[in-house]
Parts: sequence; structure tokens; C-alpha cells
Amino acid sequence: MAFEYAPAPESRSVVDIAPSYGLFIDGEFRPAEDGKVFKTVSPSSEEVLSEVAQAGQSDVDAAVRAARKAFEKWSALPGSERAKYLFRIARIIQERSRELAVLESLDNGKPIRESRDADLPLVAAHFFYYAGWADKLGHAGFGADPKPLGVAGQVIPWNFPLLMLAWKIAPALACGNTVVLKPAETTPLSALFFADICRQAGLPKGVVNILTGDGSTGAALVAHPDVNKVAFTGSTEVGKAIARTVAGTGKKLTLELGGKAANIVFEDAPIDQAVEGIVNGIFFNQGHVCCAGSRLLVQESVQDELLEALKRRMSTLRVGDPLDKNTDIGAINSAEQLARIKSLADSGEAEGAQRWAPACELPSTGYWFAPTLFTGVSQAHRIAREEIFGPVLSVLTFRTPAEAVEKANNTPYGLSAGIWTEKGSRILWMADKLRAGVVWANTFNKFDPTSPFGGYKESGFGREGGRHGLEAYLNV
Ligand code: TXE
Repeated sequence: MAFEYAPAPESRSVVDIAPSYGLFIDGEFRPAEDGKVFKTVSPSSEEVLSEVAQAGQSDVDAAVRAARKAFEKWSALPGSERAKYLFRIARIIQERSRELAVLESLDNGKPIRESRDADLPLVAAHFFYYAGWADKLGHAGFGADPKPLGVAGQVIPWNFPLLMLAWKIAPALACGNTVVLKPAETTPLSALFFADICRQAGLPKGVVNILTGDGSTGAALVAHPDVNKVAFTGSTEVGKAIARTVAGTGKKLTLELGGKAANIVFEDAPIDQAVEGIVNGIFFNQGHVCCAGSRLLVQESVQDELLEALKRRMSTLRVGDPLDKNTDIGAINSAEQLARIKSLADSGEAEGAQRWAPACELPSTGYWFAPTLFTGVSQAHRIAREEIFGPVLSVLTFRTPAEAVEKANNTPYGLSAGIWTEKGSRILWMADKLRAGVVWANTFNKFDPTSPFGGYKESGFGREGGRHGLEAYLNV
């Protein structure tokens, strides 16, 4: 999160948000059959951005029907033809990336520097990457002629709305599936803009359908008998409920759920570099990151030095307007999420951990939470065990590598971990022992479309990204 000084806030005027949006079914926008709508609000200003259709059961039926009909032709297209559409979508995303970045920051609350420099480039990269696979599936190691599954029902969360859409839609289409996707109710807009991009790219009708709505829409979608594959990213609780719904139906399922990642700093690590990695690990995207480094495990001998440097660095973080290029920490995505973060942080104090936050002035409207550090945390504390999904870091200590491994693995989750040390042999030893889908060494929150991502244990199963990401959308 290096600073880039820029005086003027990114202009809101680059994005034209309509006062209302319908559902995107069979290539057309249309209202929900029962006329229900909900409002989407900017978490930084509490301004209503737009009114969006709330899909009910009959809309889910219509979208799945459209996807089923489109599947016949889409799956029969040569891979090279499907690739052309995906490349076209990728290029339009690049062309419209400024507009999409501002939209994402408005609807989600994340700093424009992150949506512009992290989310949008990765979104385009995923479409380019999977476009490249569409005509090479016979060479992916899944046999000569792997087949698509059919209609994919995909439910995504609000923390990386467009990026989660890309993770789900790009591989599904490359493999010849058609899609019905439901974005989160607090961030529906970028998926609707994506629907417009599909039209702009000339994507055949029904190949991509977007249903806005709340959890009831998601539940109806994953339960629909004509959906062949379910992909979900979200809370562990809802993931488990979806697994129960899907059990015994023969649908293929991938789940990407919560995390409680350990960021492990050894005494030989370069302290300044580690501090940057810790800050990026927990404060990137307000900590609304499933693989956030929310537990700092620091070797006892360097605890004082590291914490002093970390507090100094945290004192320079700027919280505020997501459209200001100087902002490091934007708005918390919703009032509900803010309440969840507050309540967990309060539990930290109540259970005896010491709370620290730099002096910072928070805006009077919108949903905000200052970057917060807890020391004196024990493994039994809720803030050491539960996913906070906010800018809150819990610090624990260790003496030996074995103790670091034991503490890092002492969680029902297993999505990611970070190691900071100059000893290559220790990195390899630790990476082998850590029960986490991703292990970063001397970096954190590095993403690339060529790398598979996914969890162990209650962080879910299946992999998204890379060649492995194709497997979730093919009969091999
Ligand atoms: O998640 P939900 P919420 C974690 C994080 C956060 C907590 C709650 O800890 O504090 O979950 O967030 C849809 N059937 N993560 O309540 O409810 C919902 O409409 C089908 C981690 O927002 O899981 C939305 O589109 N779908 C996570 C999506 O599920 C249902 C990202 C996620 O919402 C449904 C988000 C149902 N019964 C939250 N109920 C990560 N792994 O990155 C809701 N949904």
C-alpha cells in the first residue's frame, strides 16, 4: 500500500448510475415479476445509489430456463469461438475500467486506489486468462474432450464484487457452461454493469444472467433442480446451509468461505518489509478479505520492535472518502457489517486483550472503523478465533517455529497464511506444515489468475483460478 499523492478525488461523474435497474435475463433487463425492489446505498455517504430488482422464485425459474436454452448452442461452439467473446469482454472491461473502479468504490466503499489498481486489473486478467484456456481444454490434463457441466448457479459476496464475478464467470464460460449469478445485496451494481458489457460484447442471449436479490434469491438459485453446478463465496454459515441443500442432488459444488489467517513474523525478518506486509494483510479492503492476515504471530524476541514500527505505520493510514486517491482505508460495507466488527472488537476488550488504534477522525456520515490492534490476545479469545472481516488485527506471540505452526493451525479455517523470514529452508518447512490453501512468503495478498485459490477445513473446498479452476466446471 505505497502512497501515491494525488490532490483531486476521482470524479464521480465518470460513472452514470441509473435510478433503477432490472434483472438481466436472456439478454434483456426486466423488472422482477412481482415488482419487488430494494435500494443499494453508498456506505461512505449513505446516499441511495439506485433501486434494484429483487428476484423471486419465478425470476429464478426464468433465468435458469434462459441459461439452459443457451447452453445447447454455447457448449457446442468451438472453444476458439467462446474465446473470442471472453477476449472481447476482457478488452471492454479494460476500456471501461475507470468507470467500473469508481462504481465499485461507490457501491462497496473500497478506496479507489485499490479498485483501480488491484480489483479492475485482476478482473480483466481473469477474463484474458480463461479466454486463453477455452480452445485448449483438451490439453489441460483432463482427457481429450472434457465436457461442460450445464447451468452454473453462482452466489457471490460484497467484498470484491466484480472480482468474485470474474473468478466465477470466466472459467464457467470458457468451459462451455452458462451462468446465473447472484451478486450480494449491498453491492449489486457492478454485476449489472457487467451484464451491459456482455451485451456490448455481443454475447449470445442467456449465456450470462444476473439476478439481484438477497439470501432468499441465492437460496432459490442453488436449490433449483435444473442448476448443475453451484459455486458460492461467502460466510461459512451460509456455505454449510448450501452444502446441505445440494447434498444428494448430484450437483457439483465449490465453496470458498471464511478465514482466520496467521501472518507469521520471525526474528530474522526485515522489520520494515514485514510491517508493510502486515498492514497490507489486514487493512487492504478494510479487512473485508477472506484471506486477510487477521492474526499476527510474532516471535517473542522481536515483538516490541515490530509493534512499535507497526503502530508508527498505522498512524499514517488515512481513513476516509473512497474516491480520494490518498485514502488507504475506505468505508465498512454496511451498517450490519460495522455492527459485527464493533461487537467482536468489544469482545476483545471484555475478554482482557489490550486495544489500540491511532488517533484518527472518522467522517460523520457513512460506516467507518479505525484500524485497530489488539495485543495480549490469547488463543481462547473470540478475536483470535472468529473471522472479524474488518480492519482489526489480533497479535499473538511464539518462541519456536513448531509453536508458530501449532498456533497458526489452531483454527477451524485454513484459507491462507504468511511467513516472514530470510531463511528459505524455514519457509519450505513451514509451508509444508501449515494447513492453508495459500501460503505467502515475504509477501501477502498476492493474487494472480494463474494460481489456484481455495481453502482447507471450514474455509471450503474446490479451487478457483489457474488450471485447477477449470476442473470445477468440467466433467473430466
Ligand atoms: O455473508 P453471507 P454476509 C463472512 C464475514 C462476514 C460474514 C457475514 O465474516 O462478516 O460472512 O457476511 C448470499 N442461500 N464473509 O452476511 O450471508 C448473500 O445474499 C444462498 C466471508 O454478507 O454469506 C450474498 O450474496 N445464498 C466471505 C452471499 O450469500 C445466500 C465474504 C454472501 O452473504 C443465502 C462475505 C442462502 N441461504 C462474508 N444467504 C468470504 N469468504 O470472502 C445469503 N446468501
